[in-house]
Amino acid sequence: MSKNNSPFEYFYQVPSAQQLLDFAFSKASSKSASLPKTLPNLEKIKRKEMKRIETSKDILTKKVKSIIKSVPNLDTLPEFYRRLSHLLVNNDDLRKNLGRLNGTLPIIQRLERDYKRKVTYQRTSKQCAAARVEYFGRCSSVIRKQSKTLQFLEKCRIDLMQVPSVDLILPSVVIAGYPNVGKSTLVGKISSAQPQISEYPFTTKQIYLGIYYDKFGSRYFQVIDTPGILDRPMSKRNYIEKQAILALNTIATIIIFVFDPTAASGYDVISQIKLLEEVKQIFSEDLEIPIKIVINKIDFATSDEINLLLSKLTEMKLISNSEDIIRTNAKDGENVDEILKYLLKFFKNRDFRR
Ligand SMILES: Nc1nc2c(ncn2[C@@H]2O[C@H](COP(=O)(O)OP(=O)(O)OP(=O)(O)O)[C@@H](O)[C@H]2O)c(=O)[nH]1
Ligand SMILES: [Mg+2]
Repeated sequence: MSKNNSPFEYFYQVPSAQQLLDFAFSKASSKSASLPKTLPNLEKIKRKEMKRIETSKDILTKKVKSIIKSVPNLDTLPEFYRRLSHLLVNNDDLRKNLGRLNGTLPIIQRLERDYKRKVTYQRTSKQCAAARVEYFGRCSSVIRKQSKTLQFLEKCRIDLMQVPSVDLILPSVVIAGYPNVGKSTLVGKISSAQPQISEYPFTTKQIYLGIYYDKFGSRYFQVIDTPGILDRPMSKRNYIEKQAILALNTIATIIIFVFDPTAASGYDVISQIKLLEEVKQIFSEDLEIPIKIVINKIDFATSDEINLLLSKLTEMKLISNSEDIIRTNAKDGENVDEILKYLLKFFKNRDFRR
């Protein structure tokens, strides 16, 4: 697996019980044993039927094992993916269903042994064929009992395809701030190329992922925009959104919190400051993930608006020095290089690799 792919990309399509059986039995019926010409007729037939039984067992067990193997191992998955997967499909249900499917393997194997033995006792070719048909019937019923499990796994696969591919090796800059303050514009300006867009589980919006390449063309850090996730007070969030935030917790190296000091975004500065306090609580209190504050839309904001915001931030002890705040006009890219300079210095000064 490449480090840039979601582990769930390799969770292959899960067949229905019927597809699984059709596949195994049609292959088994076309298989014939290579037999010495001198063998008595009945013995030839017995061997042929035993070969069919064995082949169908081989195919069924191989298929079942490959389904189980294609599901990423939840216990070794990075926490970010484990949390998102739990949100989407409930990891305990996934484990239980995998266990149930795995339980068919010894049954199919036991049936193979029993019915191969049964074939050896038969006296006519008709009886041999009947024993093999009976074996197919018993296997069918074992597999059919897994119909719901197979459907569940296929649904999991479809749901898990939504999980965004983030690079867990690269440091992650997570952008937070109220809607309309200029987060996406900033992500676009910080990234070296057009940000990728993918679905973020359970939000109607998407996650924007930008990559910054260093001068040698290597991926240096990623910028993650979080519409619908870090743009509202916690009290307005449902369980799922709170969990999605917890997933972000596991990958964020640094947060950039964007303010719009004007009334243009539609949110007053007090609400924006409250959100900053919450983001600080979630990301910085225990985890000590630093937050860098950016005041955006300086082309448009009056100095009174900017000063009001700065004095409120100081008053609430959220900043100690207003010089630390980067002021940008993301629309025209003005001062965005200040953010870049800050980030490059920040990453250079610490071992950010997780
Ligand atoms: N004048 C001015 N407009 C800006 C600036 N940055 C962003 N905008 C504009 O503000 C609007 C919102 O910008 P977005 O980047 O979409 O804001 P956002 O925070 O991503 O919004 P959501 O995705 O809804 O949360 C757009 O029309 C931008 O062109 C800026 O620095 N100055
Ligand atoms: Mg946006």
